[in-house]
Amino acid sequence: MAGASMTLVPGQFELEAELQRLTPAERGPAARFLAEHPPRAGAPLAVVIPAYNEEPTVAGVVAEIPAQAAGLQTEVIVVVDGARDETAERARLAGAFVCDVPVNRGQGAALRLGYWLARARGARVIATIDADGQYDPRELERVVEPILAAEADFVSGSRRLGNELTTDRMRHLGVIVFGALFSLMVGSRVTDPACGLRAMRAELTAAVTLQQPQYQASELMISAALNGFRLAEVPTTMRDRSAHATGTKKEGNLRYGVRFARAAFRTWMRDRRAGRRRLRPEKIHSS
Ligand SMILES: Nc1nc2c(ncn2[C@@H]2O[C@H](COP(=O)(O)OP(=O)(O)O)[C@@H](O)[C@H]2O)c(=O)[nH]1
Ligand SMILES: [Mg+2]
Repeated sequence: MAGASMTLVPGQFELEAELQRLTPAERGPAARFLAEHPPRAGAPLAVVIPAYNEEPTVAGVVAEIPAQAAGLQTEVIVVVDGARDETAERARLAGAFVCDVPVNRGQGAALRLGYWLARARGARVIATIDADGQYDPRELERVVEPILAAEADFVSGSRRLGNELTTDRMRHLGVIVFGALFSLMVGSRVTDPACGLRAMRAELTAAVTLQQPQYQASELMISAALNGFRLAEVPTTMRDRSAHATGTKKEGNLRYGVRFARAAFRTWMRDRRAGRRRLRPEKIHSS
């Protein structure tokens, strides 16, 4: 069998090599996840949810993810890290596949691991949604559709094109200002640079550089655009964080804005000369 192991079958998952891409703290939980949910056996659409101390809301979000979205079968991957409550157990009971990392590393690190797990499972499209109930899982379909139609490689929801049911005026202003800044950076119109409801072709998540532990939204969107992936926005709804939600560790708006901007500028500086490599817009079939 030595000969067989030397030939790399296309699409085969080389577990040991892939695990080396992860941080040491992630390897054990990721290997356990794949022992329970084997590589290359997942649904074509993986919905990745980062969750930190979201015990009151996570099960409701997981339960509302439709079994199919835009004709693709879904599976839900919740990445918990260092939560001090029952987030992981609640998500599991609600039917999600859960990866529970013992140390807290931030939302960006959790999403990066979620993308890795989704690719390991063989997902063709990866979507994300938050665990705090701010987005409507029924709108997942909207972000997935333009990808299946080969119109875009990365689709973000937009509260400004859709409904902004939030009361935070500073955040509202921030979204407008950063939207304008992002539009300049990526060379196309961005109205909502910080939407947690998004979908992308799975290979995009491996092709862009993701280093931000916390402020990942700006890095992902800017890096995707500067690497030649096609962005699109669709109208979605953003609600206020549920009164029951416990997990937010967001600092004040000013600090958040400064850090968000810093992540955006760093990514732009890093990737602005990236090759204009364009993915062939093949259609992703739902069969
Ligand atoms: N695993 C993990 N998830 C996180 C972490 N920080 C935030 N999240 C999750 O990321 C999502 C968005 O976080 P939130 O604080 O609501 O950000 P906001 O909506 O942009 O203000 C929620 O589902 C959080 O539970 C973290 O350190 N680890
Ligand atoms: Mg939130």
